[in-house]
Amino acid sequence: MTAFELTRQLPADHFADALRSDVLSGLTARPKWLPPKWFYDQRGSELFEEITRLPEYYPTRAERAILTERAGTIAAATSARTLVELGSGSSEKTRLLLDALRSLGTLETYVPVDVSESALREAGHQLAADYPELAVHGVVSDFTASLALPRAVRGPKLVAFLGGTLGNLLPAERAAFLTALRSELAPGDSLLLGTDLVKDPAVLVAAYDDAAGVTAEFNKNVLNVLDRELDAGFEPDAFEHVALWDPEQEWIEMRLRSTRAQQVKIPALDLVVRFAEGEELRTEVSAKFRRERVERELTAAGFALAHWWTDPEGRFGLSLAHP
Ligand code: AVJ
Repeated sequence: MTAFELTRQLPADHFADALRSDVLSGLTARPKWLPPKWFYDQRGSELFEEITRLPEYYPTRAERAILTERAGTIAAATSARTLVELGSGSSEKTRLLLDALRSLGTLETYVPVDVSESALREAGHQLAADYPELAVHGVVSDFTASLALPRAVRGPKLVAFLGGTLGNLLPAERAAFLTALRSELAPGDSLLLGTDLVKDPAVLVAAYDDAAGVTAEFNKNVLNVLDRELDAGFEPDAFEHVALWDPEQEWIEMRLRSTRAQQVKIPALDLVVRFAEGEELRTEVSAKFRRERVERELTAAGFALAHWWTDPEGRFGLSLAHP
């Protein structure tokens, strides 16, 4: 029987407190913003899974193509006893790594870490059924805020941070995050990092503004989260989805544009937020990388890049690095 364990790393009220503080600072700032981690309630996690299957959203398929090709090499290069995955979501692509590490015979424990408890539970139970010899230890945590990995984790460990989620962090946040991650690793450990790459802006914008409108719904879902968790009075239909490419920063931004002048009450914060007609609220930055930037940022955080792989079309990059 597989052991499936779930740990909440933070006090039960942490998420409530963090949401209140993010909403208070983001919605009283100019321009207004919200951090993307609040997209991922149960509905948001489902919508993201739907996004990964859209014809326009290539990153998941491109990264899976690399993993399919390289999982054996990654397993052999890391000999991991523990696989830690940050932002594991559905753990769908992880199976390629789990299979390769299982064939190698080194893997004992899988530690998926995610903000979404519902996604962790679902994935954890599936993996429990499919990998009977593996100990699965899920951790509900906001790894952008604090990164302490479970102490019991045995090395060598492989930390996987896939999907391009690093791009959700701003450059200074990325530097702090990678440095904190480096300090959790010992000689012999490894980091597997997925990064979406700079490409034709039309391709990028389409990936974040799909024809079926799933990304628009995903974006607006953050307002449903605020309505439910903070008793806010957002009407998601009074906002429209915006995706744009910033060529200077080399990132995609998602925004919600107020279609009219409106006031939104957030009683839990004793706050009334005013939007002008056309005013935009930034909900996500998704940075796109070039190899040089990935290597520079890894090096600055104390990692050495050992391998750099892309899919055949050069859309997505996968790095294997060591402390
Ligand atoms: C899960 C953060 C990698 O930035 O591409 C998908 C989230 N946002 N469509 C990304 C997302 C809009 C996704 N990551």
